[in-house]
Amino acid sequence: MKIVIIIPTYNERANIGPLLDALQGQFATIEHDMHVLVVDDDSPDGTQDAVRDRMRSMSNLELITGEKQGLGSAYIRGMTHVLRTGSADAVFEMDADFSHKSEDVPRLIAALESGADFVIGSRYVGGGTIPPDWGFLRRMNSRLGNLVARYLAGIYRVKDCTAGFRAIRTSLLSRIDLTDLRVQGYAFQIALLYEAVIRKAKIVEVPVDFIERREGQSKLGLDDILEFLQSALWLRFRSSTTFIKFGIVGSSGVLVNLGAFSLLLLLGMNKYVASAIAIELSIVWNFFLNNAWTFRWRSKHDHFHLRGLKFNAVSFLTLGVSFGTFTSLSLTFPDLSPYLSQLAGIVPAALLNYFLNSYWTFKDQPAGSVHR
Ligand SMILES: Nc1nc2c(ncn2[C@@H]2O[C@H](COP(=O)(O)OP(=O)(O)O)[C@@H](O)[C@H]2O)c(=O)[nH]1
Ligand SMILES: [Mg+2]
Repeated sequence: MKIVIIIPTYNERANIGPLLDALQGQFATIEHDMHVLVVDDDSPDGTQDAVRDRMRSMSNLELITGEKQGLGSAYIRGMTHVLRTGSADAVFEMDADFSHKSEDVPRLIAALESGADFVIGSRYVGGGTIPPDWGFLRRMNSRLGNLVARYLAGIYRVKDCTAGFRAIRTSLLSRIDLTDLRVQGYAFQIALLYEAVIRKAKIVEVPVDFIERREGQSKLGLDDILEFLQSALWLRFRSSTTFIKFGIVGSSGVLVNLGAFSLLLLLGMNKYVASAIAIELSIVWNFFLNNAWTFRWRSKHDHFHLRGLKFNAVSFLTLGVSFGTFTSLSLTFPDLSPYLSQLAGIVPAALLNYFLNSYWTFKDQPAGSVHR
């Protein structure tokens, strides 16, 4: 295979030279045709001089430059360059600051060889680590970013969505319109991963140790964090066919709930009993539609009978939440319209119902991972 390691740099003068040396040493142990492409955003610190210096001895090293637009823009330019100019089989994403170990490159390549399209050097699968001296805030920051990517953007099959150490087959990359990703900064990582997920790429997480950067400072800025959140929201909307379907089913469930409730009240039934029956009816209705329609295309993780058990548990819980809300509102405000109390119970119950059913009952098959 011809493999190009793309390294974006901004003010990495102190790191890039030694990293290129380390990679070159590592390449000696790899039987593939290994190349490096540094994408530097006109770093004022002379990063390019350090790269040009190594280019004299490394014939497999290339440098492209440009204005500083962000990490994502740099990767998009680098990947587009590789796709346009070479016959590479795969590219790597790798940081210049020694956070990613050159020694791990062969293990990511091994995953490509085993058939993966998209390999992630993952900190959050068994055997992967983050620096032990990271304080609470750094840990939380990293964890939160991943939570947002997994549960807001909907990439929950992958444990480390924000990792910047990856190996990607160009056959997958060339199917993605990189210029259409519309991300400039670190949000690129989730935007690209999302494109791979919806193309049903074979994604494999390989455990790695993430090392604290050797020299210089992190370039992650507030702009990146804001763009990341915006991007996650945008992906949520794009992947919202499931959510929209769930919403349609849920709305029909509200009609069933309120319809049954009115009918039972008209029949003179006690309002508490009527509320419970109406809730139960709508839950059963929702389940059948969600199972047959909303989550039909998931390669479901659990066997059918386990899904059934889980659904029952979710039903009891949401019934409890809905009926509990109805009862406490009715008891606290005896004059309140029973319809309002019933409606107030439906809202939290519906949200909880979606969350638990999507991420638990109808859970998608997780991405593959390998052991160390
Ligand atoms: N070309 C380019 N590289 C960048 C930019 N921002 C960050 N990088 C590089 O991306 C890699 C990861 O950045 P870093 O600041 O270490 O991020 P962190 O590890 O999340 O703190 C490093 O090699 C940076 O030099 C940018 O705007 N342009
Ligand atoms: Mg770093």
